[in-house]
Amino acid sequence: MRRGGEEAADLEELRVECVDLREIRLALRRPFRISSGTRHELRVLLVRLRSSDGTRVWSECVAEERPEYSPETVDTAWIALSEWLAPLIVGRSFDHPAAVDPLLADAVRGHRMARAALEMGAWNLAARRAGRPLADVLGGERREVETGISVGIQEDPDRLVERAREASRQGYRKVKLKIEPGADVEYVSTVREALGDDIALAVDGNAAYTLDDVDRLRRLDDLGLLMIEQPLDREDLVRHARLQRELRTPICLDESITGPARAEDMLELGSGRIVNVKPGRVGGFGPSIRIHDLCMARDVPVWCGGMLETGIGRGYNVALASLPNFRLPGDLSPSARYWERDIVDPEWTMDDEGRVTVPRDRPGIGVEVDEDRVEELTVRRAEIS
Ligand code: OSB
Ligand code: MG
Repeated sequence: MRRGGEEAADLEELRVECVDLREIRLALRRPFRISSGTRHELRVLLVRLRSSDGTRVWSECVAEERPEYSPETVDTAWIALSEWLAPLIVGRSFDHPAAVDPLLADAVRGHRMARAALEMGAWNLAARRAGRPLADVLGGERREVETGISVGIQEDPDRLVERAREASRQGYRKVKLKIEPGADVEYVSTVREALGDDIALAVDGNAAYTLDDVDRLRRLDDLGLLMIEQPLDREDLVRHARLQRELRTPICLDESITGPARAEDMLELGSGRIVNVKPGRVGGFGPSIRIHDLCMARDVPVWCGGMLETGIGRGYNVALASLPNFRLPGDLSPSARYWERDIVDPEWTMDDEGRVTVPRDRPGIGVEVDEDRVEELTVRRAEIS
């Protein structure tokens, strides 16, 4: 089964005439701290694709300023996009957006976040030109997606309880707590005690642990967590498999899953029981859909992770999360959680039961980009045509 690809007959040939790169600066409302570093003001790389008929779409590259989560950065993605990737697709015709990933993946090793920004933009461009919602073109079925929040590491357990309580009151369906050795067992158990057993709690170690910490991780295992996300090394599968055999709580992999083959390895080895799919991390929608399908065939649930995207990246994630095996709440918080003011109209909102509506009656990602605002925030630009 190839989702998305089934729609080939309905999509016209696609020809990208021009790619624009923009770097903007956008301040988070609150600093976001994870085990590998803290984010304040974000540097965000936006991409605009224009097809030969004049249709334009924006996409977002999720590479960050520093190589803390992944080896890519805003600057490496800028080079990859302007030097190698955009020149490959400009002036070329595609029967279907599913043909973009094989072309880019064949030409360039790694640089998946850079590739994804173009690849996902191509899917949106095809959707826009067909007058169809992106979620439809991807094969998504849901009309609403459930939302979880990712709460950064706090100074002390009490502050973490405050944040988690606030999130739970706002309606979030899952509260994911960032952890690191020393800010884990005491913090998470304090939250569990304060908020009770009904709240769906998860933790994310962002690779801060080793197998030497197994006793610590066993104590987390007693807290009734929905999952423990990426406790061990970013590139590891074998040790996660060992750890999973020691724990009842499902391990969810994030960093380690860089593409469909790694997802297959994880399933084979038993390195975890849940996958966090971030389309930017795996090279775009083509690989995301393949991971989704592989996991679905093995009855392994996936959910859509986030990279503190603006409303542009969020639109792509919401569309992806409408596919059927996205069975757990995604890190798809509304605009107001991250930004004083987002760069899309309307901004993304969440109802008080933690649901975000998948735009089904508007083409593409379903929101418009505030181009004047993007212009004001721009600090660097390039055009590849
Ligand atoms: O591990 O999921 C992660 C943000 C930056 C780098 C890594 C991660 C995250 C998040 C953000 O958890 C979640 C969100 O976008 O709301
Ligand atoms: Mg993670």
